Amino acid sequence: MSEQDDRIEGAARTEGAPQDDAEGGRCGLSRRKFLGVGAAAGLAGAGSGLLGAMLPGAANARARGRAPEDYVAPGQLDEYYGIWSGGQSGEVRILGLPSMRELMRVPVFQPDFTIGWGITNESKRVLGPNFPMGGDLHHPHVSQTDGRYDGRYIFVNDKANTRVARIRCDIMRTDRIIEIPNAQAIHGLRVQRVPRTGYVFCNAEFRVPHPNDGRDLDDPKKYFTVFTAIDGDTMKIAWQVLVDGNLDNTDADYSGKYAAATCYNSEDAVTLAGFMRNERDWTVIFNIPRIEKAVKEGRYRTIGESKVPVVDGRHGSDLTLYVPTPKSPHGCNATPDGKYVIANGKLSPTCTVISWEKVDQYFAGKLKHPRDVVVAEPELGLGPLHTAYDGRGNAYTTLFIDSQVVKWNINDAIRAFRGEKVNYIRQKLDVNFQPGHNHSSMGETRDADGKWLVSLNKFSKDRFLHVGPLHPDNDQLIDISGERMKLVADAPVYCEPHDCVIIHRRVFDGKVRRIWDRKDPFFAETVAQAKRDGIVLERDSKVIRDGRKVRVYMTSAAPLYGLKEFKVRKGDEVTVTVTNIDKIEDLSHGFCLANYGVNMEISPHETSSVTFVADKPGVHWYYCTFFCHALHLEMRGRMLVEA
Ligand code: RUQ
Ligand code: CUA
Repeated sequence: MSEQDDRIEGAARTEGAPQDDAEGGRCGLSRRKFLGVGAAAGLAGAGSGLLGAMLPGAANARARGRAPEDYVAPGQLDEYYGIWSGGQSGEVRILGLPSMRELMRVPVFQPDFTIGWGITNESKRVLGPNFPMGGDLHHPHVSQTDGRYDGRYIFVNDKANTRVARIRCDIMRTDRIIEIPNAQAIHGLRVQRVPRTGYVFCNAEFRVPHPNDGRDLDDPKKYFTVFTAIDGDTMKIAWQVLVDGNLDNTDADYSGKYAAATCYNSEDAVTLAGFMRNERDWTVIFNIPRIEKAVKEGRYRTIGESKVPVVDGRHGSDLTLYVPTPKSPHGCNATPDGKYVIANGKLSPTCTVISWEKVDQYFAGKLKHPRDVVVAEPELGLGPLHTAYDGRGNAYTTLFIDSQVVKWNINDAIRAFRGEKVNYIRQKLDVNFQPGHNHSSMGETRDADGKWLVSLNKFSKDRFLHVGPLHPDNDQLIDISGERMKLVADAPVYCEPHDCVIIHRRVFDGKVRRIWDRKDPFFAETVAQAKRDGIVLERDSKVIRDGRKVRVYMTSAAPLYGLKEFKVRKGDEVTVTVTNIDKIEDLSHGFCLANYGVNMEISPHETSSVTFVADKPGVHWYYCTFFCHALHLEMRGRMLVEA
């Protein structure tokens, strides 16, 4: 890669704006200090063609060669797991890094025919009855103990249907989904780091009237939203905090005392122009011990039918601190040294660095003004959205409008804020294009190792073969191990991964199961029913009639099901339970019932079941959908539905 590459004329750079470059040493950003409403409206309309006209430099990047750093030879394992949000698909994807190869998909909020998610009884118990068809999943975060990944769970949000889900890392399968009351659109989600997770913090983004029963549209006093703490072990909601404005992203500190959330609607507005009126919105800091104390002492209310304690954290409360922050701040990222949390300015070219120590002092009454907790506010470029860290004191901020990642030094930014003449910008690297989140390897823990950075770019434009009007996103892998960032690879991805985490494989080594434990709680209820029917699942293949209910039990072992055929009557409610008794790793079977819309996967030692009404008479073949054996195509049997 040539040095020239990262100085390619920026994709959507504001014309005539000075280009601050580490070597150039220019930091004269005053003209761009704050975006007025007009310019910000341009940002809001970015998807509608404006950006297309602003991307003349795109073609230059094509000449970029592929460096070998991401090469993982055949048969070799990646060093890192990437846990990727699947965005609108409602799923989580697991990648290997640095290869950026997709290893697995974990269905969460959406039906999935491959494994029968939303079809099997086991998955329906997780999804609940009448589950919505999908979700909008933005933020996957892994549980921590003392500021380090402990590899137990992945927690994720669903903005579309106001839910939070948990994925068990030992089987990489969703095991709990809960709805958040008194809220609409769960967006930001992070975990408590210390002492452990502990709480899962999540932000409700949209303010809605309470009660939201169709009475009010335009009474702003009835609109509010809440910050929620979920107990990550029980998946019960511990408490909620009523806030001013709305909430965007969140993060927790490294002491267990605080959580923070950005707010982009201090105006309490309901329209675009209204959302952008104020030059400063705020970052809200939540004082966790004080909130817990208030809940314990009964200083809370409940709302509507929900029993969840809701404490009042609006302006004037001693449970919260509202730090004025320019302008519609978005990303919220705590530094791995445990000292700061950084709010990303979005409509301001700045990031706001808040010191946890100063927050301590503020709550102790030693600081007067909420802005006194701010220790730096570096000017970085246009559209700062999210910041990642290398564990060596540097921050990497995505610039949505400038289509760049800017590397800057936190200590130097603090010195500059005190008036010293220092250049805190280390480098700007063009990315392709319009980055949202970025994430560094282990970067949201004490173990931040500063090896890799991924920039999750919303637009790929002409970087890939055209595949129709919908373009893939472009997730770019950047080597940050040296002084200068180096772009290593482009990875097209199905839209739209919002966020990801990059986790060293040692976190999961020995913890991820290769075959199921027969005692796994995931199918325990199915096992209990079999027991009541006198069935030993690992041995018996048998049909039990119970009135109009028919329970069909069979084993599967390549290339045979335990039952070659079974009979039911039209209108029967049929439950087919299949237990895979193959002991060999990776030997999954499927059970697909022709013309019944039924398919499910059964991994080694797993039991899966499906219930349907036999409403179509005749012979229906069931067959295996996973190529398990040379006689896989022959692995089938017949269901006769008698008229
Ligand atoms: S947000 S592009 Cu849904 Cu995480 Cu920032
Ligand atoms: Cu069993 Cu294919």
